[in-house]
Amino acid sequence: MFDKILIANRGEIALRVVRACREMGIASVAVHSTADADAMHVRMADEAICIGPAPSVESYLSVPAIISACEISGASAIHPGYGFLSENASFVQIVEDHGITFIGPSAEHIRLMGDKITAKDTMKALGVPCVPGSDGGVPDLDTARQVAAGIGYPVIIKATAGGGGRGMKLARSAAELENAFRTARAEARSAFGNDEVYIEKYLSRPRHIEIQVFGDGQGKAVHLGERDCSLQRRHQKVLEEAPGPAIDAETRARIGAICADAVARIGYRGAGTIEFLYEDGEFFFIEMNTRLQVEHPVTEAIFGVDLVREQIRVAAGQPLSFSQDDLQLNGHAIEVRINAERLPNFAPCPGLVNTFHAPGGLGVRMDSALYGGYRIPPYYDSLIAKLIVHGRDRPEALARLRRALGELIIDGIDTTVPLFFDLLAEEAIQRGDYTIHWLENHLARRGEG
Ligand code: MV4
Repeated sequence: MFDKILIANRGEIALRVVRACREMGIASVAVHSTADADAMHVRMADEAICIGPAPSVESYLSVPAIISACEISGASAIHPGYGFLSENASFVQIVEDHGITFIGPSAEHIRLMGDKITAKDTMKALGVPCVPGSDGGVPDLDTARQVAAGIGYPVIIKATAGGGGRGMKLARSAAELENAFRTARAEARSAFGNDEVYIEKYLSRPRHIEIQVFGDGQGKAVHLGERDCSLQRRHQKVLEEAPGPAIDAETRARIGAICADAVARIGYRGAGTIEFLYEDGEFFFIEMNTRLQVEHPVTEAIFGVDLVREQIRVAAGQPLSFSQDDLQLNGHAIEVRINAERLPNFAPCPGLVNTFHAPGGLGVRMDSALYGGYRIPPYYDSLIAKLIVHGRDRPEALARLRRALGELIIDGIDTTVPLFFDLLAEEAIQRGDYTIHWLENHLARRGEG
């Protein structure tokens, strides 16, 4: 096992990794920018190293700075958290070339899933159900017309190098295809330096269901059920829950087994998320994320496992601490993402937090690096806290969420907390009856967003 782990991240996720390290008796090294000298992750880690100025490209994204910090501190492994360098295959290759362990999948698996066509081809070959569409890249407009006519309109054009909603264009009919195709290619070229695109049948009212998988890198893998992450605004998740309100035990076991088998067969190591669109009882693979996700705590809550601990174990060559049969789903969990943003437009709202009081009590978890007197810097993501509640069933979790939100005090800045009180009052939310379009439609009805 590692003696010391460097955490190449900041905020609540850096703190989350510090906590797992401490419980495992592993020393932690925080890295930080000059803007984060007073950050909680710096205070809570065993050691801290300043790696550069405030802009992320010169600090949290600086590969030489992070490798140097590793060598200076004597850390033998790096946990990347999410975002920043967590899915950067070149970074992982450099880390490994320096004899440091990357706590995550191999550079090869990250690269494989980063190319969305290769990812889809691989999953299809492994028996994972995919959205009907082009066989690989679509090189020109004539091919695009043939493919679209074959699968039927509407179709969606996606960038091979895209993902997470970046570089997608909808064509509702043949008349819209030429413009959508040209725009998708041009945007892909300027955003990713790669204009390869592919085409899929457009699903009009799906849910976003993602399956949590975990591989030991030795050919064994398990699944930890699904999360429903349909409530999004501009491709940013707002509320996530597990289990999915639309998924029953039999469906979960079936798609979960397909996903676990797929990652086992490629020898995947660590945590992964297989994303699907789910419509009319059918799953359609769209992408795989090769990192720990922001919303991992809802899965931890219902299965009672520590996913960061497991990441560290398998990175050190140890087996998973549980088998598929050990994993029994218990109750219901919901996470809300609290951002330093001003409603109704979600404008970033950094600044001084005068008072911070986290809610507590049965079934309440608050993952946050906030403290009273902390000044939120303007340079980074606006996520400042995740409130996760767990109940015996969904109604209990909803009631607990409302109660916990009532206890929370964040004074001095605007946050997205009022949105959650608003959502809890909605019948569609209470019934769990929503698709990927529900939230944006709701905000439009209310004249927000
Ligand atoms: C789609 C789709 C409909 N049909 N693909 C957006 C994020 C990226 N991961 C995939 N996305 C979508 N792909 C087909 N074939 C609709 C979306 C989509 C979406 C997906 C998940 C959650 C929110 C979304 C919001 C708009 C569009």
